[in-house]
Amino acid sequence: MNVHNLRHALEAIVGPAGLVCDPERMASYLSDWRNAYRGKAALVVRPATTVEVAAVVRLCHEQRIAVVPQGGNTGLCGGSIPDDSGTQVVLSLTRLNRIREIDTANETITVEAGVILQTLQAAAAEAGRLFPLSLGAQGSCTVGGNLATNAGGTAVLRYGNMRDLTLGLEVVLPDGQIWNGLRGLRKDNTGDDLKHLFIGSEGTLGIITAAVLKLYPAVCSVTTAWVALPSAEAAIELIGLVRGLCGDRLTGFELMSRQSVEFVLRHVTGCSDPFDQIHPWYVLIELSDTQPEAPLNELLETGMGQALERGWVTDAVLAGNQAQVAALWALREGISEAQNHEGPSLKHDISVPVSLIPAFIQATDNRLLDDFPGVRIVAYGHVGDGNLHYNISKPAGSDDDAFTAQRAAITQIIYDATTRFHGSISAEHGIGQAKREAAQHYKDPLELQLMRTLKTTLDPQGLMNPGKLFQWL
Ligand code: FAD
Ligand code: 2HG
Ligand code: ZN
Repeated sequence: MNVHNLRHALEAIVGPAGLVCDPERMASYLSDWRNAYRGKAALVVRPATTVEVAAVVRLCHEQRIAVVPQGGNTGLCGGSIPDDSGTQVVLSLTRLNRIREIDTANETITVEAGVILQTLQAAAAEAGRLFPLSLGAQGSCTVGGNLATNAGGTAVLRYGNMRDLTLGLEVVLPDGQIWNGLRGLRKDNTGDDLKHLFIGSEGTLGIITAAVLKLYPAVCSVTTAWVALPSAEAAIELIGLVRGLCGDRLTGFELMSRQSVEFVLRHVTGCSDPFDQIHPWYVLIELSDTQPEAPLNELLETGMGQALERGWVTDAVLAGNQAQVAALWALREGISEAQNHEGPSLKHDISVPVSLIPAFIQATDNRLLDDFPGVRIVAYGHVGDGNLHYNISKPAGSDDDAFTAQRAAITQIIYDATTRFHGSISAEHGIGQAKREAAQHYKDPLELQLMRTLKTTLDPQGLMNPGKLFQWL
């Protein structure tokens, strides 16, 4: 089928409002947030209902046309960007944006895949509940993208990642059938739990169109602190101490190197250093409670006192009001954007057991600085989950191309160390096209074979997001 006929056939399903064919309007669907990945597409189709998604996928299946699902296009691994053949169809889910049901007695919310994460959080809050997934891109990313990448973020420590927050899914399979697995059950032992196949599969096994997600009691007290530390080792001691004192009230524990914070102070308007002195490491700690006026400040002050005595903390401030809370989070959430201003950077979203974080940092910093003097190591992340964004910026003032040419060698050092420290080369961002070859190299061969078996069973023609995760067929 040529593009002209494809366009007419799709228009018959989604109407003119559901198609984007004009090159200027298509542009934003064809490159990612950082402009690190660019592709071409035959067109962009924007169905508004599950039935329309199914009809689009069925047509593409019959015509052997590859489909690239896309939500908010905030992914960091190029998973939502088509290849450069110009033959693939981008299927944007953003018009599937209805909140279908809130069941407060069952503590669930049923939403369509195109709902923006922030909209979902607001709907939960309006119902007097919390939907806890929280990440820097929450104003643009969608529930479908969160599910397809099994997104993490800053509250995994307390509530888990997207997989842990999901009870049921509705999925359009690669041949266009609709699987209705929208069950809001916490107990269902009737065989394999199929939703887990699709969560984290990055659109390679089907299109997620809706989900039943868990709700939690609303949070009524929050305390946020910015803490200076002498070392990464101290951060691991500190998290143990705070967890022991506060239990599940510990909802966020984000580690940042001085280099990360310096980039934010340099590039993000309105941010300022809470301390007069420079410190090598910082953590942002958040405690929360469902009771109003819970004694969180007192708990944290006790913890900081003990940590100061033991030399794990060198300074600390507690936010006194909502504006100060926002200012502390801006220092943390601004790192991604700030690093973009420093030229090309190499992202490594890795995880190792929490206990091994300091040793990983020390060994990898030493090796990199020996082999690539001057590179700037921007290490930060969700340290309570063992998840570091171990990102590398080029040496200040150096040539972009010369740095980019060293990409493979730098990344190999980091992924080899991750493997040596029993970790994963993708903690929360997925594989997409960025880590396709690395996954082939570092993942267990039997796991790869099982994944290939699943892929060829569900999508024998290889039409669902080809070239992502792995080069399948
Ligand atoms: P997209 O980017 O559109 O797509 C991502 C992948 O999912 C692609 O493979 C796509 O094909 C597939 N997909 C999208 N929708 C569907 C669907 N309905 N069905 C099947 N497949 C689908 N991620 C974290 O985990 N934690 C963080 O803390 C975090 N912080 C971020 C901060 C910033 C500033 C930015 C830019 C990104 C951050 N991310 C983070 C990455 C990103 O926001 C998440 O991966 C998010 O879940 C992607 O959602 P999206 O809707 O933008 O998906
Ligand atoms: C974060 O935690 C995100 O800020 C983005 O996962 C990480 O940009 C990055 O490397
Ligand atoms: Zn992150």
